[in-house]
Amino acid sequence: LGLLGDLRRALDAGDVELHYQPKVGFDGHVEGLEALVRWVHPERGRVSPDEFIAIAESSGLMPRLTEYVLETALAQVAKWRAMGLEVPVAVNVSPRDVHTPGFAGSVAARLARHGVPAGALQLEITEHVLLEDPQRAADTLAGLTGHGVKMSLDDFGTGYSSLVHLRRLPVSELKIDRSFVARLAIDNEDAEIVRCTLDLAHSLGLLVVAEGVEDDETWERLRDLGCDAVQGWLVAAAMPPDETTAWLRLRN
Ligand code: G
Ligand code: G
Ligand code: NA
Ligand code: MN
Repeated sequence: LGLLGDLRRALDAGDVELHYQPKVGFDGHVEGLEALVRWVHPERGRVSPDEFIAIAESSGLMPRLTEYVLETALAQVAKWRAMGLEVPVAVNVSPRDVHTPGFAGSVAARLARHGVPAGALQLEITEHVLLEDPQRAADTLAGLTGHGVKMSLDDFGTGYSSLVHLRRLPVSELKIDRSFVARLAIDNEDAEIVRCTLDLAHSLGLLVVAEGVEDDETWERLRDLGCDAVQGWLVAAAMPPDETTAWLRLRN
């Protein structure tokens, strides 16, 4: 119960960290990095993001958390750019953020303040943004893409995954949820789902990223199915900023 207050204080004190997990093409090209929050509680130790994100969602702290993540990620992107490392970063945003009045404008202002081009930022959203006031969500997302920010549809396959959603959301990337990717190499049904999702996404002109790739066999199957990029422990887990810098330098 004290967790909410502790999280709020940790955000104010700058004690919440971002780790970065690469998205990589089959030729090894680094397509981008996903920022993932990490919080080590002074007494409890590492708290799972699933736990504290749920707390932030239900308490109204989410906009503050997202503001913190955007701010930290953009500062890091600016640092990497100054070092000659021009890699786009993806930030996860919750439906609540998308429904916050002025969200698109505040993201644009933040990009300008950090001197980061909009194309270097991607926002990962889920279909849940369309649950409540879909027209307003669509307007906000259109405002963001109008500024040049790229949108990615996360966790695809776990929600409604309706074709209407795909048409309504101005996304340029779709991420196949790791629950379908994990057993791709051993489960024919999962393989079919992934194949159909790839066909659908490609016919709509979207890039497809498979999440949770842990072994070579899955990597090969995805490559043969025509997937565009992968994310997962086979390539790299989420890494702290300095480790990410070293990882990027080795790749470039
Ligand atoms: O980081 P991990 O791999 O444990 O992520 C657990 C969950 O937390 C995932 O669903 C991920 O999308 C979510 N998550 C991680 N970082 C953020 C963040 O900065 N904002 C939001 N809204 N969700 C995040
Ligand atoms: O909801 P979202 O897709 O943002 O969640 C990403 C989550 O998946 C994070 O918790 C991240 O640490 C985790 N993750 C990333 N790569 C792998 C992987 O290869 N295997 C597993 N099991 N989890 C992964
Ligand atoms: Na994500
Ligand atoms: Mn996901």
